[in-house]
Amino acid sequence: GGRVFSGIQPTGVPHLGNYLGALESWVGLQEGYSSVLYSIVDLHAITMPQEPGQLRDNILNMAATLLACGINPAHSILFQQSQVSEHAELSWILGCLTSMPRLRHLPQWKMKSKDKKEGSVGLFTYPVLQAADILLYRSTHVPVGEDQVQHLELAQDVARIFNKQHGELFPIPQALLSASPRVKSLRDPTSKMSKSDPQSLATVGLSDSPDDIVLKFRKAVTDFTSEVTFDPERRPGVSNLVAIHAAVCGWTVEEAVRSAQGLETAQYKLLVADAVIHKVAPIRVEIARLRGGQRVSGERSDPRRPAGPRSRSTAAG
Ligand code: AQP
Repeated sequence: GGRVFSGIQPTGVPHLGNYLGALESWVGLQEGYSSVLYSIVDLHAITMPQEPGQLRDNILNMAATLLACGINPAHSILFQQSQVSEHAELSWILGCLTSMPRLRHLPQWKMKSKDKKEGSVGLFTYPVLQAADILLYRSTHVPVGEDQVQHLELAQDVARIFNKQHGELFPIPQALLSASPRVKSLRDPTSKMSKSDPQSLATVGLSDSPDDIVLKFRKAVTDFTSEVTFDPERRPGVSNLVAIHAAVCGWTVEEAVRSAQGLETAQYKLLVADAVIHKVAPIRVEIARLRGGQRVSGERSDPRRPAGPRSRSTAAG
C-alpha cells in the first residue's frame, strides 16, 4: 500500500548524482506501492533564473531521461508540475499556515540566496511548494536525499497544522532516505555534483559519450598520493571516485578499494570511468532514441551543422 511522490527539477542535464541518489531507486519503487507519482518540477526550477527555450528543452530532456532510466508509465505517473495548476493553489493555502521564521532556517534558502543580496520570494517559499507537491496527492512516502530531510519535515509540520485546524485530511508523509551517499563534483570534491554547475568537467551527464566520460574522470581533481584509499575527510577527491565506483558496481567501498590494489590514481580513474560508461551507455542510447536523434543539451555540437532556429515541435512544451 501507500503512495509515493517525488520530483526532479529540469534545471540542466541530469547527471550521475541524480541517477545514483534518486532515479535508480525511483525505478525500484514502481513496485510495491499502490500508486507512484514522479514529477518534473518546472515551477521549482524558476526559483532560479531560467532561459525559456532552454527550460523547455530541459523538460523534454528530463522526460526522456526518466523514461530511459526505467520509469515506466505503465507502473507510475510521470507528469510536468506546471500542467497541474493545483500545485500552485495548494501552495498558497499551505503558505498561509507557515511562519516566516520556519522557512528562514531551511538549507536551500541559506545556500542559494547566500551569494545574492536578495533572493526571490519564490526561492524563499520553495519548501512550501514542495509540501504542496507531496500533500496534493495525499502521498505517504517520499524518496529524498539527506539534504531534503528538513524540507520533508516542513511538509509533515504543515500537514499536522492543516489537519488540526480543518480535520484529518493529509497523511503525514514519511521519508524514504536514499542509501547512496552524495556524489561530489569532479572539479571540487567538497561540493556536490550539480546540474546547474557551469563547469562542464565537474558533472557526468547521463547523456555524455564514453569519450566525454573518460575525459572527465581523467581530469578529476584528486591529490598527490598515488595510492587509492577511502578517506572522505582528508582525501575527498579519491574518495569520491571510490564511492562512485562502489555505487555503479553495487559494491561496498571496501570492495572498490580492494579492486584498486596495485593501481595508481591515474590508472584507477580509467577503471572507474569504464564502470560508469558500462552503467550510463544504455541510458544515453535510449535518451537519444527517445529524442529522435535530436542533439541533447550539454552534448558538443556538430560544427558542420549550422545553428538554425529550433523547430517548433522541439520548443513546444
Ligand atoms: N550530487 C548528488 N548526489 C546524489 N544525489 C543527488 N541529487 C542531486 N544531486 C545529487 C538528488 O537528485 C534528486 C533531484 O534533485 P533536484 O532536481 O530536486 O535538485 P537538486 O538536489 O538541487 O539537484 P542538482 O542536480 O544539484 O540541481 P540544481 O543544480 O538545479 O540544484 C534529489 O533527490 C537529489 O537529492
